[in-house]
Amino acid sequence: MPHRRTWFAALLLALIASAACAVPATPTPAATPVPTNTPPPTAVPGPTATPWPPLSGSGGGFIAFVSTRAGNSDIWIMNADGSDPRPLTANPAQDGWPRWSRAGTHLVFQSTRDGAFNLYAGNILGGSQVDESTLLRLTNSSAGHDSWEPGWSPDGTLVACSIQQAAGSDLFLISADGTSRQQLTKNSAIDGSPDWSPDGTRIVFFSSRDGNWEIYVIQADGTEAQRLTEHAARDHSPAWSPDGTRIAFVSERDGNEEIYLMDPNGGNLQRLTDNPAQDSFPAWSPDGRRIAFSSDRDGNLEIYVMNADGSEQARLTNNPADDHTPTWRQ
Ligand SMILES: [Ca+2]
Ligand SMILES: [Ca+2]
Ligand SMILES: [Ca+2]
Ligand SMILES: [Ca+2]
Repeated sequence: MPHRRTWFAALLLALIASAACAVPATPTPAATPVPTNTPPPTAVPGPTATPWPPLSGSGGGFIAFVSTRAGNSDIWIMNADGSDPRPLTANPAQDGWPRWSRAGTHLVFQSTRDGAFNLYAGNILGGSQVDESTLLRLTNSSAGHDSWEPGWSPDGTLVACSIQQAAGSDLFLISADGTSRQQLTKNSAIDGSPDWSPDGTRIVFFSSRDGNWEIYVIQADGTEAQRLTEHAARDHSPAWSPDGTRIAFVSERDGNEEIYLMDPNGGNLQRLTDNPAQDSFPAWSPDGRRIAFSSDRDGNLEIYVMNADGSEQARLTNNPADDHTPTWRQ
């Protein structure tokens, strides 16, 4: 299954820095120590300086996602019913992990367009292709210290992310103009895919600090780490519901990747998918009623949507390329 293999390699590049022991087939970035990342030397206007024109769509909002249909990973957008897909980036680099700001006015994503993975805040013009000249680079990472998996704070002033370290990766907060950063976690494990609680007080993420991938929550200042899952299988890709009452995540505890829900204290576990394929990357609709996700149940990775109770699972894309990592805005 070449698409699955290609996607899985891309996923691992995005999710992990040095998990070669857990997944032997994973190409592992060199762990060579390099100078610590520093913010861009000159302050540039923040993304708030350029408001986006309103998009016109067919209702239900818009889903941005990653697709390789143009030959490499780019950010695409479509109406939330799957209509009118079009590319937002067209760059030979690996563009991935798009995330809308809460207000839906800004998009942040990771890209190798300057070498190592760095984070960029993008502007779109009426839903058309990103004007590269308006991209704001938020990090200054070099090879071995790649920046991954950004997530906006609810007020749009900060971006949480995972930055590769000499051993593992740690969580950082980057100011939305890229001029400052704060380290949230510090250990030799992998800490990744941070997502904020809607009230901005907490951050949910996954970590290998206790021996396998589990879901944790910390206060937004990095204190009071609390583990929410405890299972030998991998648990990852948490996404906090818009009303704050549930956390969607991916677990392999039933033999392959499925999407689950739990309360923010780890209780009330509910399985939403039941399919031998990979079901991953849950993304809530802004109204909290639906969850977009990616699955290869129909032969290659496509974007799907379901109600938040797991019912009415429907495919939104139908393309031989890999389509994954959705993010939803109104
Ligand atoms: Ca690209
Ligand atoms: Ca686990
Ligand atoms: Ca599955
Ligand atoms: Ca596809």
